[in-house]
Amino acid sequence: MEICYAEKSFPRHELNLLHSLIFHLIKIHPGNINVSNNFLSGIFGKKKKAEEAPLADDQTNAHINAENSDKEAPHQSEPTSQPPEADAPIAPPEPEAQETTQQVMPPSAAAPDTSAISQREPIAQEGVEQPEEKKSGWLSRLTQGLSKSSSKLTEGVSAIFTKRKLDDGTIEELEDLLITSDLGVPAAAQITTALAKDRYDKEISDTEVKEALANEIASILTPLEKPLTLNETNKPHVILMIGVNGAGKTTTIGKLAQKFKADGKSVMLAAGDTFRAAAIEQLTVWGERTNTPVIARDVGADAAGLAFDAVKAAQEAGSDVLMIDTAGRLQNKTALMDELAKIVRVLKKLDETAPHDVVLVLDATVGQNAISQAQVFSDVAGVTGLVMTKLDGTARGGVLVALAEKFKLPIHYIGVGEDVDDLQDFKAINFAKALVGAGE
Ligand SMILES: Nc1nc2c(ncn2[C@@H]2O[C@H](COP(=O)(O)OP(=O)(O)OP(=O)(O)O)[C@@H](O)[C@H]2O)c(=O)[nH]1
Ligand SMILES: [Mg+2]
Repeated sequence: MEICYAEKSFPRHELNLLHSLIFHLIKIHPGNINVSNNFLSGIFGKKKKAEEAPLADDQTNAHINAENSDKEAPHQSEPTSQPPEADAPIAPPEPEAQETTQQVMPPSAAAPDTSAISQREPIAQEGVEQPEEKKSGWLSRLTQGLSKSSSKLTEGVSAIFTKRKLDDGTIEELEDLLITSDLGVPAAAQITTALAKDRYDKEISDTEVKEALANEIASILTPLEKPLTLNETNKPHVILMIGVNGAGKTTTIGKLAQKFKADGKSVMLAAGDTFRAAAIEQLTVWGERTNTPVIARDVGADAAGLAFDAVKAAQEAGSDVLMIDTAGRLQNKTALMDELAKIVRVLKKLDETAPHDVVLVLDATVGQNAISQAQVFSDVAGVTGLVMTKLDGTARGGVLVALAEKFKLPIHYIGVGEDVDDLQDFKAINFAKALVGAGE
């Protein structure tokens, strides 16, 4: 059947009905219905907005709640089952696991309601050489992404160091600027002390200050530059993705699945955010796009039981890597954090070395609250590394330096935009230069 798009000949309310009907038909007969590109862009333009609205709310909630509020996140609930004892013998999945439907969604399974992300982010071609210009594109994305953070620092440095020397007054002003740019008090002191050591009482230009700042920041960050590497003796290498609501966990999993697949790895995903149907569907979309099986259960199923089953399935399939998505949870909600600890305990029942990576995804826009998130998530789930997203949407990117100074956790990737290529390997010197506007 061929469907053409003719928006102008229908009143809006009828058009909406038509859209619903056609989506329904596509769901029932995937692959048998062709629709025109105009139709797709009309539908998907609308649909994308509809899908993004709740995410935006989640983000708002995360920010507001993370600062002060006591309210539960809207889609979260207390776990209903008792956690298994830490030293219990290998246990079957939680009882409710047997009552709910587990679905292994093979990559070929039709899931037609998956368009918003598909439209937004084209899949990279596997095995195709990256063109040379890709590198400069990568750097300019980084610089552009960090422009909000860097303009604050650049303007501040220029204001302080126009025809002035590095003396007590300018050092103090610089230290204040670094603190208000979210680098934190200890890192700000460390950087200005190092700067003063070589240059005290000498004339210094703002360009020289920026270069020196970039080098000092890079010296804090460089030891933490570490992409996620899979240990081949782990079959599968289990990666647990955690963080507050809307931080970017699910999209990061999707983007990493794509990276691992491009490296020839066999990947499996687990839809461990069992609180929301939309979360399960979101991961299923990524499974489709990356040709990756997704282990999922019904909404409300026990997340730890799902994680247990997923490890088992990945072991049986001989997968190289299993990435487990989790529901967003605020670090001050004890019951939800307990549930995370339970997931970690249950994973160890099948492989005592699992999870091999516990990746905390942090949204840069929360600024200093990222410190408290890193603290609590580390205590509860043993964070092994960080991904910082949304550096493009904030002037608070300096918080990555504060985190590095305090926790010394590996920084795997940074997100400087919503496209797949915007999840970049973390390169300390490039980040430091982009952060202070010191250019290439
Ligand atoms: N601008 C920008 N947006 C991003 C980045 N990373 C993720 N996002 C967007 O942030 C939104 C939330 O991302 P999700 O992956 O759904 O976040 P989550 O942590 O899984 O959220 P919950 O499941 O609700 O806890 C999506 O719209 C993403 O496209 C980034 O680096 N920059
Ligand atoms: Mg999610």
